[in-house]
Parts: sequence; structure tokens; C-alpha cells
Amino acid sequence: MSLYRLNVFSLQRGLLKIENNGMMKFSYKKMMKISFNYGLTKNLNNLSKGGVGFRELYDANPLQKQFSDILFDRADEPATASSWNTFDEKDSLLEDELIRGYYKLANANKNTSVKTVLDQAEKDVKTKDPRLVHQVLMRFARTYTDAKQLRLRVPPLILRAPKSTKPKQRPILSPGPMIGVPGKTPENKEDLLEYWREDPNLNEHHEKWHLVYGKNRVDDPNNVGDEKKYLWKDRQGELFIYMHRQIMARYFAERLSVGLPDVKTLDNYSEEIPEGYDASDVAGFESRPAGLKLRDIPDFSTVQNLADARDRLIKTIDQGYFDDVSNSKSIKTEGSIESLDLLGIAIEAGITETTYKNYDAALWGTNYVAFHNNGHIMISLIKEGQNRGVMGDNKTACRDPVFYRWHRYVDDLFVRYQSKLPPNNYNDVPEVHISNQDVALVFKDKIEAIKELTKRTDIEPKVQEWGESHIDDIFKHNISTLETKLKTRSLQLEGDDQPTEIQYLFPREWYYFFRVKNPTKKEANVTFRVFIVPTQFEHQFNRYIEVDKFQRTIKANSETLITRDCDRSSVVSQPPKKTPEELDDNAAIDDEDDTDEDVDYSDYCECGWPFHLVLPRGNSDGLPFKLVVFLSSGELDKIESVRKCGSLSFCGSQQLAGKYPDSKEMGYPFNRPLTNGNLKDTFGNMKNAAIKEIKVKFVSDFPEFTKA
Ligand SMILES: [Cu+2]
Repeated sequence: MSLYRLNVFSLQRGLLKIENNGMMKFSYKKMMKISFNYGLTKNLNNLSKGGVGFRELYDANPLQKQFSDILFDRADEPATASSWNTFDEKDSLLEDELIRGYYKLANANKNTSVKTVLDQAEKDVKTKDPRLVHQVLMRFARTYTDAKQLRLRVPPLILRAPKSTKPKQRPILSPGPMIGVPGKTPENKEDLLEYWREDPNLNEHHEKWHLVYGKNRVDDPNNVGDEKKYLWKDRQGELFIYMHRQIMARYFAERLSVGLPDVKTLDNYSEEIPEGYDASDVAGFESRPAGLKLRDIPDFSTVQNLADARDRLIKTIDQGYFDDVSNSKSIKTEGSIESLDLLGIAIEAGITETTYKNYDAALWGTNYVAFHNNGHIMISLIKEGQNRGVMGDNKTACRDPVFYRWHRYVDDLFVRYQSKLPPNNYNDVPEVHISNQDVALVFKDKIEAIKELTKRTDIEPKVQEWGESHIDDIFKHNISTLETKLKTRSLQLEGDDQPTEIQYLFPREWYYFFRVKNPTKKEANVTFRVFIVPTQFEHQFNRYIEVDKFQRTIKANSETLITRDCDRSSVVSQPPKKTPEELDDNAAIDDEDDTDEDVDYSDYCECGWPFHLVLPRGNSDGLPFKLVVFLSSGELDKIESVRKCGSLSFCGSQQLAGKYPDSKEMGYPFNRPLTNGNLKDTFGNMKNAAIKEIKVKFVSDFPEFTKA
């Protein structure tokens, strides 16, 4: 640790002591001011923007320590069938009640707001259900202004609940086509995807999304309990569908990569589920034995109720309006973003009277029950006499293969709806041109000009310069094969004798180069929308994987070379985590550009897809994919161009009730079936779209650009 760092920490400790005496509030902004006199601004700025790892903050900041310790307390404790459950409507009311209590407590103790709530939570976690207290405390830290200013960090999932997060400790099967190879095919073929389903960062992404976007309605911390002042998460229902659709699209591609058959939808509730899930290594959760059927759960719900909910959703989609509100224009299912959103809400968590009111419905009918949530609960309690399985918790659900069978059904419902809607009308696309030959990919390690560089602010202009001076070469000799490999990292967890081995997929980093022509006399603001799809699935619009979305300006009457780093991806949690240390810690926010933009650090920043899984694995022959680039009008789309933390596409707005940063439907232009189910028929004749054939190859090794 450098002397500067030590100085920063002693300064911070001093301030905290003052705060604890109740004389002064601890805030980074105040620290910045004070530190100026000590000539420490730059270092402190790094600290405040997150340039320090979680463990260091934990040791240096007593409030961070107290906050973390509450989240550590009882985190791996076994769940019983009746433990607090995020999927349960009744439990969700308990959550609302507790967070209102914390907001009120904080509001009543303005000078020591966070400390007072932490002291209360410290007691609560011992006496109440720890799951409930953890959930509420994490939400409090993200939503309450004083807490946000403290930039308290939720400890990484692997440290918070290590025993229910660490992947199974058994060797992952070797590369190559694995199905049917003697000695290489596991007893349970589904195990082939353990490296993906059990990835701690993937599970944390899912957990964090549900924390940040879990509810469509939240309390305003300043107007607690006032029904008229509820805040509504913009397009939460639509994003629920889209975020899970993207997990599914990636899972479909991953299965294809290892040679597994497609995901079978879970629509027949009287059929046995042949593939089980062994949770003997997952602390706190029960295994789900193979060959069980859904059953009625006493005091909760019945299989018939689930089937009724399913049939009612189908009826709603097919008839074109929500039940009992056929007179209300606002919630007909006619394809407005509002109706997409409402259908997403109905599928995920059900529609209640408050939601109807928000949508200004003229008439409120009967509740839609929480179809998706109830499915999670019923699957997690599938074995009579057993406690909860991993499907009953957002931080573990993605580990079980049945998660994807359930979510395939959820997504198919939305596909059914989107297939009924009028096709996109592309009258509003900008007059800029990109052809199939104008898309190139270059591995970063092949770009000599940036070999010795490590800072993004140094690399980006160099790549642009290099690209412009090699433009003909790039488009003539560019690669069409991307690469992935498996890596292993080792992590010593507290209380374990052996270090935990985590095997994880990693991509060979690359740069995109796009050559875009603007033949008009006006400068054009353009949104680049980049997707990949396994060629085998290219006719299915819901299987396109978003890999990037960003805006650039194209000068009038020009041909412009656009460069883009793969790690800036709109789906990836920014800043990207790459080294083993980063993967098991919170992300450090880039502080290289000196903008004044204030980032409210919170677990919001940890929301987003993990960078290391940005590509599906592919196979050793090179799995064929199509890469599609679609240019839309930046003036109309209104997306953000720079995102310092979180993910543009999955985490929405940092403000509780802020607008989702894209005015197009999520997934656009893959939000509707393709013309004749054919990619070429849909975009082949459009001057603002390009299709490039690529392969994703799984290899044993490649040179890495980012040095650990
Ligand atoms: Cu989910």
C-alpha cells in the first residue's frame, strides 16, 4: 500500500470518528473539500469513485464494515419452506413495511440517519428472517440519499454468501465436442454447462437485477407510505422480459456450443421433470430430485391455479386486451410500450389494483396472479417434506437447469404477443449507410500501437489513429473468428481449508471497426445496435444476443471510421471486470476522464452482465454466428452515450423513477418476427444494416490483452 493510500485512509478514519460522535456527517464531497488542502485530491477522487477494492474499504470505513457485517450475518443459513421469499406476494408486503420503517427512522434522525438504520438492522438480522433484512438493507443503501452519498458497497455475492455461491468443486469437462465422446460425456449431460450456470458473477447479475429492478412500484423515501407519491420504475415489466430473454438467448447459444439439445419449455404441469439439480454443495438449499412433478403446496397455491394463470395470460394475449377492461384504451394490448410493459408485469408478478391505477385504467377488473413468481415458488418446493430449492432465491435460481425451462415458457408467452403485433416500420431510420463489407473485428493483441498501453484514455485515440492509417488492410484482412477459453481462478474463502477453484469462460478481447457513410449535407447522430445469433437460430427473433448499443455522430458528406472496444458493451456491467481480483470484488469505477459527472455509487453500479461471458463459448470447430449491425436515429432514440457504471441496457436509469435510456422497444429491431422468418429478407436490402458471418471458436489458449 502506498503512502498516499495510507494518508487517505487515516484521513477517512478521522472523519468517520467525527461522524460517529454525531458532530459531522461523513460525506465524500466534504472529504474532497478538506482533502484539497492536503493536496490529496487526486487520490481521494480515486477512492470516492471506487478505485479501491471492497476489502480495503471494509477495513477503512466503520460504516461500510457494519453494513457488510449485517449482510454477512446468517447469509448462508438454510431456508425453510416458510422462510421469507422474494417471489411471494405476502412476503413482498413485509418488505415494503420494513423499508418504510427504515426510511422513517432515517428521516427522524437526519444527522445520523444511516448509522441509526444500521444499528436497527443489526438487531433485526438477529431476530427477523435474515433474507428479509438483507433485502431491505440493500434496497435502503441504494435508494436513500444519505446512504447513496456514503457509497456503501454491497459485498460481492461470493463473499456475502460463499457457501451458497461457490460453484461445485469438481473438474469441468475438457473442451471439444463432448456429447457422445466415450469417457467425456457425464452421467448427467446437463452438467456440461455447470461452468456457465454456476458462475458466481452470472448469478450475481441475476440477483442484482432483481434488486435494482425487482419491483415496478417503490416508495419515495421522502414520502413514505403515501400511495399518491409512489414511484414507478419506468418499463420494469418490459425489462423483466428483455433481461431474461437475453439470458435465455445466451443459454440457447451455450447449449448449442457444447452440443446439448434445445431447452424444452415447461408448459405441461402434469409431466415429470426428468433433469434434477444436485444442491448438496449449495449451502442452505435442497436438491431437486429428478423425475418429480409439480404439486399443490398447502397454504400457498395449487397446480390448477398455476395452469389457470397460464391460460388466462394466453387468453389475454390472443383476445388483445386485459380482462374486464375492454373499454379502457390505455391497457389494450395493442403494442404500445405501455402495453408491452403491462403484459410483462402481468406475467412476472401479477397486476394489482395499484398498478391498474398507475396505468390510468378506466375500470379495474380482477387481479392477475403472479404467474412467473408462483412458478418459482412451486418448483422450489417440488419435493414434499423438503425445504426450499435453489429456484426459490434470485441469487441461486440460475444454477438449476429448470430455471431455463421455466423462463423459456415465460419468454414464449411474450413471443406469442410480439408475433401478433404489426411489424416495425423503418421509415424513421437515418440516411447513413453501412454494408456487409464495412464491419471488421480485430483482436486487441494484434494492434501493435496499443501493446504497451493500459489506460483507456490512451488506448482509444491510438486505436482510432491506427485504424485510419490501416483502413484498407482492416477491411480486407480482418478476422471473422472470435475466440473463447476456460480459465481458472482460486479464491481462499474464510473458514475453508481448501481454496475454492472457479472455472470461467473468457473472451479474446477485440475491437469493432465500422465504416459508415453519410451522403447527406447534415451531420447525423446515429445509434449502433449490434447483435449476434447462432446461424442455426437466425430465424428466431428472440434468440438474438445484444452485444452492444451506443451512439456516435457521423459528419456530413463523409465516410467515417467508428472504433469500439468490445468491453464497453451496453449489456456489460461497467467498468468491466477482468482480472481474478476484480471478478471476486466490486468494480472500480473508471476515473481516467476528468468529467464532473457524479456517480452515485451503489449496487446499481454492480448491475449488468459479466464481461467475461460477453461471448457464448462456441466450439472447437468454430460455431457459425451472424453479426448484425443496425443503425437507427440517435435523435429519436435518446440513449445515453457514456455509462460510467452498471449496464445501459439492463439497469435503466440510476434515478428511482428515471426514464429508461432508449425510446425504442427493448430488443429493437429484434422485437418482432423477421420477414418470412429470414434475416436477409428483413434487413438485406436496408442501407443502414449490415450482416457479417462470423465464428466463435473455443480454444485452449490465446494471448491476453489485459494484464492481471
Ligand atoms: Cu429472474
